Amino acid sequence: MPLNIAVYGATGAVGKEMLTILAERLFPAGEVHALASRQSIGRELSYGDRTLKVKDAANFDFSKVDLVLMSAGGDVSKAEAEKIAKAGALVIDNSSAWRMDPDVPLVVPEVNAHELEARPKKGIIANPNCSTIQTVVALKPIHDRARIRRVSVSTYQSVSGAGQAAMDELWNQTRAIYVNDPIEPDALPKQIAFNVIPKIDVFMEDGATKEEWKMTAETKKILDPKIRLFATCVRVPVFVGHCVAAHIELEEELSPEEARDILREAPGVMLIDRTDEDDPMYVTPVESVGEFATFVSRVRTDPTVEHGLAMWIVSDNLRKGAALNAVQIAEVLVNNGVVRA
Ligand code: 11C
Repeated sequence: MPLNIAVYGATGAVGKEMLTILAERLFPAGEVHALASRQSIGRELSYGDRTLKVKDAANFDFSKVDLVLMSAGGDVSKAEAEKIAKAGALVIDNSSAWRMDPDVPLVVPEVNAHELEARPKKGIIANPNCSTIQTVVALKPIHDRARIRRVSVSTYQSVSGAGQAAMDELWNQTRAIYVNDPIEPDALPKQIAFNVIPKIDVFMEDGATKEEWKMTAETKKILDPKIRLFATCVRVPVFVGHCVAAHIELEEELSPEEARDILREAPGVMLIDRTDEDDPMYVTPVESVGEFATFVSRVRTDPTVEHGLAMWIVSDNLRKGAALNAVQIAEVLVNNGVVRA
């Protein structure tokens, strides 16, 4: 029997991608329910060649489903995920609400799929932050070969990471600049059109932002608690696709040639890296849109530290950074027999 699934937060940018990716990857789903808050009831959403009518999440009977893919924000997840899991469904949660809970696995299947061999204690699995996901996909094969001591990352994050309102804000501000209308930042803290903003999420006591803290804490939980990661996270005027410039200090020497050979074979990675000025190849966020892969370009030695390696990592933040990773988790759970209809 196929599995019954609910996508909770189905009208958001990530929720819609979850429905698209479930259909694209022919996930063995029986009934698929699109759930959202009351004001979206009756809205129509695409699921492959079918149309789903949005139902009210508040009145939904979660005992009818085996899996819930949740992307309704941290507050909703905090309030609802445990109740849903107690009703019997396994919850894959895209928010940050449960990521650091020791009883909740935080999973990127290419890195730590072994965490999905049994039903987790709380019935919740957390999907990491988008910038973290693409970073650990690229770091994992390098770490396995030459052990990473420290990484310094600068991110270039698209506005879709902050949701539909931020995408609309980039569009409206760009237009406003051309017609000389006033710019009034709302969804993002400062003007984003023709600008960059070095603040994603709230500031913390040590001067880092929460986004920067998440990258450090989540990388430790997913990949290796010994890795030290320092991040500066920046919002850029791009609609979809996050980029990460990573400067890595390794325990052992690793040449760029060998790093490329490793990355070429690594799960989830697509190496696009040629610095021949006549025919260069590297990836930009626009080219990552709609793709499943985490792209790596510009692999080179960083001579300023011992055993230094630098690389450029690009991925579709709504896909690998959110919806695709959640669906991949669901696929592993099915393959492992952890969820059964
Ligand atoms: C952004 N990375 O680009 C964030 C979005 O912890 O799930 C995802 C926030 C999170 O704004």
